[in-house]
Amino acid sequence: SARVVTLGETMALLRADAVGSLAHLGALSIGVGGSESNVAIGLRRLGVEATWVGRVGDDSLGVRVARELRAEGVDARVIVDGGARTGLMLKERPSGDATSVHYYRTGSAGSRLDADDLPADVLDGAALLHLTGITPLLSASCLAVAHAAVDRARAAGVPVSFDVNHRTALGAADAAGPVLRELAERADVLIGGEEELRLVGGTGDDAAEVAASLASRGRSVVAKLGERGALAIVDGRLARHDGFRVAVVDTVGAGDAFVAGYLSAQLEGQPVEERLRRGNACGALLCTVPGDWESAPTLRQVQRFLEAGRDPVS
Ligand code: KDG
Repeated sequence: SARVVTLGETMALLRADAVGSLAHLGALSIGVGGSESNVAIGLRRLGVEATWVGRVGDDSLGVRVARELRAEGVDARVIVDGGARTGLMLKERPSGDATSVHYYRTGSAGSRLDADDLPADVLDGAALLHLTGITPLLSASCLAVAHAAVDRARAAGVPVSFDVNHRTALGAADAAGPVLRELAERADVLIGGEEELRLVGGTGDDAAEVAASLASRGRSVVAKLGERGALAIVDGRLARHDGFRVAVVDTVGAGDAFVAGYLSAQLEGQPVEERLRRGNACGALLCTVPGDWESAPTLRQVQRFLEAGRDPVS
């Protein structure tokens, strides 16, 4: 089957399961999370091969990152960096319907990824290179890796998808915008929320116009609209699919699940409407369970969800 290559930072994730402030809570659960590895796991669940490249520290949390990814069937090319620790992310639930995220990742092992870390053969025979806007904001070397990976993909004839995924904690819009825009301009499949697509140069009155302003003959643009679903401009044609109504527990990771759903359907050669429908189903299912990737569905689970006659939100 098709193989997708991705790279980035995967952190240990410490999550408060109870509602309340970390000033008072007594317990945290532990897991791992990273946008690109979330997508890699999502793709594996949907039957697509996935290779992930990243650095972890020479510590127990780094072992955990590698174990989790391998347990999910991801071909994890993990570089152990003895000079820095594995990064951390804390997830707090200040109220029943809100999640806030805090990073402890400055100078982390993951942020020390280097262009030399890309295995020479990694893109050979790959169907797609997937990058996000998180990696280029981590460090100068990570920005260089992102561009080096695109260079290699271009040379190998491998298309590139780029999810803007702007994390303001890593760079405010004025500083991050130009950096993300440069990568967005190199993507064959550009993905983002409406505001993110504006950040990389899109213009217009609504998401469809903004997406259309960035699309070209060779570049499709996908706008993630959260609970409203998604739309895409592919070969100059606009397609939309409404989101599905579910009981939301935690939205973090829903965008990554959407991307895995959309890309897996694209790699199968499915029409654009089906890519959006599958992406929306994956995003909706991801929101029903805490954790950034744990409830990413298999193809059978997607089918069952769709057969259950879920009403799109409209
Ligand atoms: O998309 C979800 C990610 O944001 C999360 O899993 C952690 O990669 C992450 C990040 O940098 O925020």
